[in-house]
Amino acid sequence: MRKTLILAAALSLIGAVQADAHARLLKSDPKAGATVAAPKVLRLSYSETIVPGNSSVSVTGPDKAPVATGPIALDAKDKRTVLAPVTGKLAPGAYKLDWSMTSADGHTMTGAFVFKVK
Ligand SMILES: [Cu+2]
Repeated sequence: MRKTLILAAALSLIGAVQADAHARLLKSDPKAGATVAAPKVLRLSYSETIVPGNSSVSVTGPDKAPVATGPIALDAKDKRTVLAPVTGKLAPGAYKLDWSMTSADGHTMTGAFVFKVK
């Protein structure tokens, strides 16, 4: 119990210091620059809790045509991880993934990376 309280206090201190932190993309699947088999779900992990209703992921294909994606959702076990199902077809080629994420502090950050489908 005491350890839990100390941890909670430490976390709240960190929270106070980083109150202005925004959502940074920490890792993704597919990884930026990776060549992969056509993914069924795009997985993006951020440094902050994401508010899915205000956030979006879009994928653009080799011919600059948009690839259909389903509604984004948070990972049930990690509210900093966003899952975006790919409902369109991913033929071999390079794809650009653009993301716009609003974190729990209300700030919106954007970014993009490219992955390749083999
Ligand atoms: Cu912020």
